[in-house]
Amino acid sequence: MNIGSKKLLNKGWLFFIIAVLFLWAKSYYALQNAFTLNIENGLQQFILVLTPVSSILFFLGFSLFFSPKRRNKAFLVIYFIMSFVLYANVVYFRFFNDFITLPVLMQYKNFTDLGGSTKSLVHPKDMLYWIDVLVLGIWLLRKKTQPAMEFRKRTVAMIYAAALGFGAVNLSLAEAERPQLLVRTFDRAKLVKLLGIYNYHIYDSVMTVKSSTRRVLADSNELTEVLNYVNSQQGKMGAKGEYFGKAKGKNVVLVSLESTQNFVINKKLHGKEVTPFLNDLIEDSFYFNNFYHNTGQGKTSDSEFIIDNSLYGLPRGAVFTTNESNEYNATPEILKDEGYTPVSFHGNNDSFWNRDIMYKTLGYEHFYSQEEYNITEENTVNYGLKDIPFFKQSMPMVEKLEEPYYAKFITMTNHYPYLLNDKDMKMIEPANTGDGSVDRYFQTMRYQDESIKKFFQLMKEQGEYKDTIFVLYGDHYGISENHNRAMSEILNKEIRPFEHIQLQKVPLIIHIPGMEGKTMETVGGQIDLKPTILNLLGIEQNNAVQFGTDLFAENRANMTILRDGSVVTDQYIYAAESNKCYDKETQEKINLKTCKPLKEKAEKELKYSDKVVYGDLLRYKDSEQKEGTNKGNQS
Ligand code: GP9
Ligand code: MN
Repeated sequence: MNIGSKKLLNKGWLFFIIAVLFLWAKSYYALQNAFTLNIENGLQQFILVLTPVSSILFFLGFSLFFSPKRRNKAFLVIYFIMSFVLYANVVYFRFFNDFITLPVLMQYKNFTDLGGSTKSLVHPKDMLYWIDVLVLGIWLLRKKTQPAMEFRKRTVAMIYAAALGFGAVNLSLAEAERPQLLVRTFDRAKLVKLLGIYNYHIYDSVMTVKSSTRRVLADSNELTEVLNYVNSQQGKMGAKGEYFGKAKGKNVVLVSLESTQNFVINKKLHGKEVTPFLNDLIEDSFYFNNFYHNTGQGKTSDSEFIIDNSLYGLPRGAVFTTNESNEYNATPEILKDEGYTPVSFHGNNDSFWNRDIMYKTLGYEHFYSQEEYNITEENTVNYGLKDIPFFKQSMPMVEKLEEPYYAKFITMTNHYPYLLNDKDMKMIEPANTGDGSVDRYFQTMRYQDESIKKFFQLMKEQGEYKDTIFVLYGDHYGISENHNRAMSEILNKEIRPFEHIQLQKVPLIIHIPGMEGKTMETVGGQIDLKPTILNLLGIEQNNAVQFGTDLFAENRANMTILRDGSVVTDQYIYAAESNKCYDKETQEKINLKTCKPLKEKAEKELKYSDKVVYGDLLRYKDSEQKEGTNKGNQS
């Protein structure tokens, strides 16, 4: 064919090369600017430049297998999808400081529900991510300029050989930088840094398929293995604190405090307390000031899962959406057998985080969600019903509950991007770091505090208070690493990995009317709440498959494991992402060797927990239980 006579714009090879360059430049720009990847050396920088090439050639080259008539359109579709994947990650990263995984994507409903949150994550200069799509689109679709991508077979073969070659070089350099990269990966940032965004998604897809086959391949021996581990750990199996049975028969009220980190407790801003009510409440409650969230990508839903099951959430995705039909042995189910009414209250739609399905699995009798509240434009902000009307409107529903009840209240107003729509609700001035989210955080936090105050008042007025124990906890962090600059201003110190881990502390307040309070220094996490609550109620948990320990137990191991593999003890902090070890007393970095056993324990424990969830191992529990009783209980 005589392409010589055609105009330059009609040359397929020119178009192809320019498209590859555009996408390469755009991907590299995003890798360099939109994500925090912590490039540590020249080799890593080189790998980063290289990472997009192989997959771009591979995927764009795919269009060449279409018939000549369809080829240009196919090319455009593939180019658009690749641009979209990149951009979706950019936006996702702005809030979650993380990359999209397939299981998260399948819960796409959450993204559309985000509304206000999503809007503030899209910036005008993001146009940059779409200009190339527009230019190439016009080039491809305008009759006059349409390039003819008619390559010889040999050229196509060369494109694929180049894709393979670049891929192989990328992979071997990545392996050299980080041995066993593909086997040990709870760190998505490392994967993206060393493989690029597209290869990361290929990897993620393979992992998704792999984990969904794990249930089929699992067998009951694996459960025995997990039980042996749990039994061997200090205090894990049935350790009882001095408060065992002290709240027998009482109602249990759980309050999930949205995005509430522990640093707000007793914090003053412009001379005013940010959480005046909670500050008073901790005076006559058990206040745990070394308590951490253990959540991952599943955020609020992870915290709910962890608290009800004393199992960890998953390394990728939200267990609420990936394993909603597993067999569990959750607190609501256990309490139902004890005559309790387990319910949940939340002013958002019932399918968010797949709660409508998962709650049934966990044994909740009823979910009071959006449909059962009177929702107007005035009483909503961001996701839905504001916290004060939420608590107010919940009260008549509480009144109807058969006692004793196990009732969870999930607050929502203090959610990114921390919006309030009523001027009179702004009970404290924003902070002035110049970082809008951080500045507004204190205002929505102050509002949330007011709502809890109201709730306690209403519970007293309705006569529920004295027969109830209250467990208030922060669900997960609110301010991500992306806001370190502003946070260092707020805390008046540099945020190193040490401080970052400390910022994962969330408040835990256990308020038992009539009982004196005290501050509890023990290091724990959400994972410990199930055994703690059940013990307070005097319920035995022999041979239970759970990873937490009663926070009141004397002999408990003083530690918690975070979902990324980090560990906190009373003496040390192991920060997994940066692989650093710190002494808590001096706050200084120390030899990694000291943290090695902690790191290994975390890996092992998380692996066992994942085994239980992926393999749906609790379906074997009944047969194991019989065996367990024969062996004798270990408590
Ligand atoms: C939505 C609320 C917020 O119902 O629980 O979820 P989050 O984004 O914090 O996981
Ligand atoms: Mn939340």
